[in-house]
Amino acid sequence: MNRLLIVLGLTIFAALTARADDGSDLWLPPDRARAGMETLDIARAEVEGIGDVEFHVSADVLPGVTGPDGYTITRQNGKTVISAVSPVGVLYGAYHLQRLVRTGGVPPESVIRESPRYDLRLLNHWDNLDGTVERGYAGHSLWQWDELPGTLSPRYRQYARANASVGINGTVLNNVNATPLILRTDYLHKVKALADVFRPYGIKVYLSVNFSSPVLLGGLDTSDPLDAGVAAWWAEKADEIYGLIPDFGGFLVKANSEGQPGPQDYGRTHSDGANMLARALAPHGGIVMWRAFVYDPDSDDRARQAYDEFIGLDGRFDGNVILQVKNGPIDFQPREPFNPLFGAMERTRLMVEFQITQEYLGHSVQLAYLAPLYKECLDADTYAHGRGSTVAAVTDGTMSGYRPSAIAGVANIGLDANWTGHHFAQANWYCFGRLAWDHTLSSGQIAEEWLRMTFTGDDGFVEPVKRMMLASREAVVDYMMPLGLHHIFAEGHHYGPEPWYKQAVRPDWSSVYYHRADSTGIGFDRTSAGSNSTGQYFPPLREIFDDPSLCPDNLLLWFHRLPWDYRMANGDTLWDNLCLRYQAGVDAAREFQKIWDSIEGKIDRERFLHVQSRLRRQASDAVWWRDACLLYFQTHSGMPFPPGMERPVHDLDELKQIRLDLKHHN
Ligand code: GCV
Repeated sequence: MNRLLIVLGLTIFAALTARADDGSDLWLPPDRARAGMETLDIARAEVEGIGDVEFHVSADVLPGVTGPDGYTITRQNGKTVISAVSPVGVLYGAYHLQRLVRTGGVPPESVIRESPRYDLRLLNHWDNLDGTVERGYAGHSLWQWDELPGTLSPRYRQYARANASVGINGTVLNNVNATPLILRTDYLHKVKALADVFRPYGIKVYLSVNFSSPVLLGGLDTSDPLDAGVAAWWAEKADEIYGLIPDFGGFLVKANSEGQPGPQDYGRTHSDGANMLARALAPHGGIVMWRAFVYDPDSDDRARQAYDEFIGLDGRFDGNVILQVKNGPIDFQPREPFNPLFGAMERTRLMVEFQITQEYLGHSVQLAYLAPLYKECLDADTYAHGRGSTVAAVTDGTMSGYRPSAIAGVANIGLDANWTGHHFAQANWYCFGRLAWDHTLSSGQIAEEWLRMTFTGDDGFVEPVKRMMLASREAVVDYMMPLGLHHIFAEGHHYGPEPWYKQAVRPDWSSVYYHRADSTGIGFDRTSAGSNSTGQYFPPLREIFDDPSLCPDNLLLWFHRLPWDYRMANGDTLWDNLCLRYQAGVDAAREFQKIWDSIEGKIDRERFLHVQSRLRRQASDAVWWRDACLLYFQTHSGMPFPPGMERPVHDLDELKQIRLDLKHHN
């Protein structure tokens, strides 16, 4: 009897003290707003309990604040006053105040002035209408197309709230590999229902469109962009959309890439296609985001292709077309140099596309905090207009004056209770939004904000875990593909290693195409003596990248093919360096486990255990990566492993047999 009482007592105590947390609240406090509220009422609900807060909405531009989304926060007569030119500006101010209070700050006496660096801060969902998500690792799509427009999942508003809290103001709902069905009238009514939920949170909807829609949906016999009937079909479709959704944002288009149709099917150019769509949207104020992610079967270097295709079209795009360019020239690798199109197309609006979903960085199994990757690209100097022409400066409108400026991230969100699969993948959604608002924030500051709001303000938790987050992306680079190696993933799913992979449908989808290892050396010669992709960069970068002694170590094998015994700046051979970098990655992954174990008890058990088990898998997969890559490369180098490297624990032939069960990953 006594024992029963004790057990009962302990159970109640445990339930009261350690609230189980499935991560569904993200970084946000309990939601006090309700469906159907207007923007200012939502803002009011968000600052409830934060003392005396007043809102001022005035059409006059506030000093030091630009654009409709900016705001000021001031202290006046003991009150906190949020002022903005629009209700949504006030909402952003309310989230700022909420963040300050929840991260331990108090509303300061000095004035806060905020304006976003990018006008359009967008998520791209690669969500299919059948509920699957391309490269999604957090369950099925949020959008319940079968139930819409009649039934509205409560998650739609939670999604809008989370986005607004970090300043995201637009969302492309469907996959760039787009079905024409999304433009059918019944689907447009579903899209309208979502737009209505998102609007009070300042979020506009956009759609990915299939370039062949006039044929596939409209029954026309061509989708040629220069055909008058085709242009009329799109104009009519645009009228229909805007009739339902007056603030519809526009179209995103993947054309003539990976099997998608496009203007080249009719002998037309990308600008012909983009401008035709842009003209359909222009009367309504919509934009076209035209992707630069293309291939050229006749080119011998995948990294050159977007630049070669688009550079000649500079100046040929209409004013409401923005070219959407992936951060690097290949495809969201753990590390790439920035795409040379940035800065090079002076008479074209350009936006950066990042990937938030971790297609090439361990899916939702591995912890990789991506703010350092985003900032590495945004802070990179293109030298397009001399020193200081960073990717951020040439895309955010400060150098070109082009408006609206825009930035996009491929979403990592799904139906999983914690939205993103891995609890720490939430930080990548969060940091994308924060950097889109202000790319001058540091990765550390953003990580710290996120940790304090998502887990606890206990410094004994925040400091070590922040360190782990900041080291995590580099660790992934080290144990997957250090020194500028890239795209040596297993076929298709892009989770594990397969450096020996050569039978791809296209050569530039294989691994051997990229690392080119043989007995004489390793790496891709992209110098002026090779494919000359270095020549696509402005001086002095092209000279720096061209010379192995000047090229940063972390891009060495991206730009150079070098012998295994090449002497690196530290005096070691390339082979030894490569081995030790892989080892450093493994060591870091193991260190993450120790850091995480050290904070046990500081947060709820549910999330603690979840992350702990994922870190265990990450460390073991890091060993898999190291062994697979080094044992395989050793068959070419013929060199012994250096003393500082742990010996492999796997056998190469065994590793070659691994076929992952993709159900765990998609
Ligand atoms: C949406 C990569 C991905 C594809 C993706 C493509 C793209 O190749 O593996 O899944 O397709 O990029 O960005 O269009």
